[in-house]
Amino acid sequence: MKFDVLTLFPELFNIVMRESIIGRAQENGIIKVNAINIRDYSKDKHKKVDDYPFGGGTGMVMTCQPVIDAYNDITKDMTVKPKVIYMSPQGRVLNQKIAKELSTEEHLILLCGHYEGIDERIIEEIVDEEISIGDYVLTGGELPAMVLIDCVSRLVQGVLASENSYSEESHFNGLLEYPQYTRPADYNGKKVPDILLSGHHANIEKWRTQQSIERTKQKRPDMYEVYERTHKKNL
Ligand code: 4HQ
Repeated sequence: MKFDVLTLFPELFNIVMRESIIGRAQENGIIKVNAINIRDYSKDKHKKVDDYPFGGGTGMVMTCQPVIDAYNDITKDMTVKPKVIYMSPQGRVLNQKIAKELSTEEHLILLCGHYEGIDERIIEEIVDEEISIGDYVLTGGELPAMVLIDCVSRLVQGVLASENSYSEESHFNGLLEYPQYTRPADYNGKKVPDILLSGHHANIEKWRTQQSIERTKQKRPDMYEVYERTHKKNL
């Protein structure tokens, strides 16, 4: 799966997306993150990419020309145009379901705005969908784009060791993950629950499910409500 990222700060992607699991997936050719510097496409003599907002107000707005020229350049030889996502607090809020949906795409273009945002005509011209990573305001779309790339990439076949790596974790089945323990079995008198050392797989499975349900109820009553409703329907 390929991500083309249109940004004023391509170096951020080159550093962050080279490490850890996403870094290895890129080395293995399963994922490709290609950061494109919007500024390279500016036709302004000072490589300007922003301007004052019409109507007044504080801050700057990213101009149409460099962004749309960058988009036209990277898509010029493509027969199928990839979905273009603009990272924005006005978008659908990213969750595991949306990540799963996006992980079926072969190719995505992520547009990162900065300053007060981008000229609305860019959205009309090239953006297919706006996505937010949560209800708070950031200084730019780069961190949101990296969050999206991270959570979508790990759902792509071959990025994680096995599908089990994500089928049992928080949010996969609408529940939070059960508590995990590793050695030592006794840390300064704090013991690992006996059942996990019992070797009885069926009982461990049962205990984990019950823990998942219990902690979802405690920590995320909003998720629990949805779980309860859909679960009752299935009975
Ligand atoms: N932004 N989820 C970019 C966000 C944001 C979010 C604020 C995006 C500023 C220029 N993006 N603009 N939350 O806060 O995606």
